[in-house]
Amino acid sequence: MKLKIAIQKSGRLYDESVELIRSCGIQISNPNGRLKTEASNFPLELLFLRDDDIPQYVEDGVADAGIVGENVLLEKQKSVVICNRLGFGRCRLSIAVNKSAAYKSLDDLQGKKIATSYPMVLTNFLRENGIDAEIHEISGSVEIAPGIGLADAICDLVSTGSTLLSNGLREADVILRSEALLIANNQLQDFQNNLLRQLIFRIEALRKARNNKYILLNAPNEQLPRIAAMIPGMKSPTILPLAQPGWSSLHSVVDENEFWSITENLKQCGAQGILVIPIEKMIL
Ligand code: PRT
Ligand code: ZN
Repeated sequence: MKLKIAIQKSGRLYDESVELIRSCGIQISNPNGRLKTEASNFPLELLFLRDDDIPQYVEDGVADAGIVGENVLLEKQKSVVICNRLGFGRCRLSIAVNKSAAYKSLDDLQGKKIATSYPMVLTNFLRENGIDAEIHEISGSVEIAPGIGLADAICDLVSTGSTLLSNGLREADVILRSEALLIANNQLQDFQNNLLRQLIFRIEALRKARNNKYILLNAPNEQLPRIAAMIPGMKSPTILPLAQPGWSSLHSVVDENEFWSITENLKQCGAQGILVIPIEKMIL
């Protein structure tokens, strides 16, 4: 009675997939080239596979769940449930052309030859945009195709853009923004669903923690209502009296993205000694 999760056996998603499982409090030993490993404190088995095979294995139920890039999932077109977006393995699937090419818009791809390892995603994208181009499928080193006269453009994954740059190419249009996903088989049994829910609960607690910070500050008592309204936190802030009369310490939780704009307002209300501390896990 274990939940079987497929992750990439080596490559760009491996480290963060293992780290995610571990940060959920699940202990797994170092796999060292093995095909699978079991957790010691949670009914979970990890299967190590090529990322391209993960959607199929999850659809078939060989694995109950898996961690895979959205780009791979869309290319493989398997019927699975997307449980969570995991926030790592971020990249773009983009059209790139020679840096000197006179490319202005997608229409410039009309009748052109495009090399890619993502023929399904590209075919759908071109169809949706009414572009009639020839797709040349290649499995690796797509970025060299224009240079050797194999294609007029490519459609490939980009993260920093340095691979394109060093091959004399430029990113012309983004067709997909991708990140790692937790996917699951769509006919899990109750015990598997139950274990998966426990895992998702932990992943979400980590994500909320990452997006929020614990904030402490000192403020004059007469400003406390205004400050409390600015940083209401999870239910309401904690207010503790300082040894110095007329002052209090206020503790709350603040959204990472709003932190800088709120800080300006807090200072205007007389807040001092503002401390911001990372949160490890957050359960509402
Ligand atoms: O052996 P296996 O089949 O499992 O691995 P793989 O070689 O197919 O995949 P891998 O490990 O390279 O990538 C796994 C997943 O990581 C991809 O499916 C994406 O979801 C994600 N990812 C994120 C990336 C990149 N960033 C990325 N930059 N995958 C590939 N690249 C490559 C890209 O193809 C290009 O060659 O990196 C190069 C571009 O990088 P920049 O930084 O120069 O732009
Ligand atoms: Zn692959």
